[in-house]
Amino acid sequence: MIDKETRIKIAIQKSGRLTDHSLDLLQRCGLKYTRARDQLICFGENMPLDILLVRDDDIPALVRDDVCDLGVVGLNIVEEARLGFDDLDAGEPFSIAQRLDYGHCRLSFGYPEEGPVQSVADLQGQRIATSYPNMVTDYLRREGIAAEVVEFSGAVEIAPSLGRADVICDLVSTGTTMTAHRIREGETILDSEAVILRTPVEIPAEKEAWVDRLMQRIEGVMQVRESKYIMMHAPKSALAQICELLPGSEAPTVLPLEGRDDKVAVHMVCRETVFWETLENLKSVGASSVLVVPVEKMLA
Ligand code: PRT
Ligand code: ZN
Repeated sequence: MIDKETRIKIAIQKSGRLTDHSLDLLQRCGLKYTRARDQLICFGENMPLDILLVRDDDIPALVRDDVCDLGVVGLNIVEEARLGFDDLDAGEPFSIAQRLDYGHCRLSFGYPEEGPVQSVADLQGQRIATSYPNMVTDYLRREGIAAEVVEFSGAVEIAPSLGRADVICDLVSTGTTMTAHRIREGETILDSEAVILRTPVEIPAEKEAWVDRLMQRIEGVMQVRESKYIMMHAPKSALAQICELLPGSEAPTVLPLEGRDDKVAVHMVCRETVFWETLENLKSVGASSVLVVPVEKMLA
């Protein structure tokens, strides 16, 4: 039995595209866990946090009903569920505590290449196959389009060739699936990524302190993912240009160089990917001995 007063319960996808990333994120936050024999729960060993492994579609309701304090799930599932809850007046079912920058995809219309529909302007009176009926219906209502929504639980891309629909609305990441079915990607109605949902209910103080701590660690993990620590020698006169060249960096640490009045050592944390082009540009404004090293942990 899990102690609900003091232990955080977080729901993540049991097996699918988000599972490895989500477990990895929690591990990077310092969590060590053991998996229960039924494989449905992971017990945190060094933090008061337990992981519930479930189907992603179940996560919004688990958080709304406060069975779990937190949940990690795609925004596509969140928005579809939100529109499906019939007690919308009862207040927000959960809040989105953080976007996680993985599981990126988009919900887009797809038009068969040889079909008559080539944009939303042609959708009137058409049949649209989708696994996201609530979002598609909501979009059509907002756009004032009368079309039929045909619900498919999977393999939406074959609906047109089966004669079950004229167009589709489905998740796309690389676009390969639609292309392979001779379907052209059209307008996007949602840009999605994994997010953390948080219960609408007040969390007991002791547990809340751990939730805050976890959220801060998650932020730290996300910041260091692309972050680099950069060191270089540079002409004093080029400092402003160097700061401009390094995206997302804070004020640099500038240190004197023994025996040099014109040059300094510059150290800075850069929060975005540092490309070779950036290094070449740094060199062209006079930087030398440039070192780029990964950042392991960061606490803002
Ligand atoms: O069993 P369970 O219900 O938990 O899993 P699931 O099968 O419903 O979900 P899963 O594991 O396939 O996806 C989990 C989440 O990953 C989704 O809810 C999205 O938030 C996110 N995600 C990211 C994707 C994709 N990319 C994606 N490409 N989910 C699905 N796809 C599918 C899409 O439906 C289509 O069939 O991949 C195909 C398109 O991919 P491309 O690369 O060919 O465009
Ligand atoms: Zn699912």
